Amino acid sequence: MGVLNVTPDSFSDGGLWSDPARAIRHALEMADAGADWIDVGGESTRPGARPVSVEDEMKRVIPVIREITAARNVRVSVDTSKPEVMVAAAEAGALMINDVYALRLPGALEAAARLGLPVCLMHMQGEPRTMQDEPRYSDVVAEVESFLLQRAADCVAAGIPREQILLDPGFGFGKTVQHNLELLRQLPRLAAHGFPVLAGLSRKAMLGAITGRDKDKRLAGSLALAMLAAQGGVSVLRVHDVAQTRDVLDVLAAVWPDSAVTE
Ligand code: 9MG
Repeated sequence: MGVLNVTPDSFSDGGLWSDPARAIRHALEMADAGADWIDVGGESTRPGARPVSVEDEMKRVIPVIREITAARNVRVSVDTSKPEVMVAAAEAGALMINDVYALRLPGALEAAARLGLPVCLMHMQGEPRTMQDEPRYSDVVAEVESFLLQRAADCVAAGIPREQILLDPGFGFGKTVQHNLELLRQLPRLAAHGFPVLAGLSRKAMLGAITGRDKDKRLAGSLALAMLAAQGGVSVLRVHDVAQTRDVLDVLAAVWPDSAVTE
């Protein structure tokens, strides 16, 4: 899954793709490089980010989604928490909802159920503005797991079929480096529940802490994490560097033909 942030302020590529024509070109390049999904977002979720209005988010993402789906046979997911944006994105051709709030905002669960699209439910402690201010857990894996399973049950109760639900531990969303590493080690436990697991590790701050490198120098670390996540049972990897990640997955699939990552 290739990341397309149509925002002025996302953590790794903020401002790069806020011009719609460049954003669409980049999306098509990621598709050509082997992305099965393009995840289009119009509101930054980096630590400290401020919310944007429904209108501004729509203006950013809807024309881009429409153009991408018209130009190529690539599936688009919409990275949003707002029900209005979910509905407009689906009308524009989006085929999945990626929600870092796991459909907890008012009206989001009902909108997603009505649309009948697959949903990715992500765990986040707190909200982006403050989530990295001393995150605490007594058992991070158990708490993330129980939150995600409860949200999945809520989705099923609202009418979303179980097969349409993906789970995501939310690396870097209200977590220290140690929390992230523990979740990474325990990915097989999350994958064992039978829901496809999506992971976003690409260029994240934990790599800065581990390697000491800036965001634009984290490719090798991102690929190492992609490999580890794939071996841990992840089905979808949300990444910035599509071609290089594709190579990693091709190597993995050559060694272990039954490895889990499909997209
Ligand atoms: C939007 N976004 C940023 N990071 C993410 C991650 O790790 N997972 C998901 N599902 N979405 C993310």
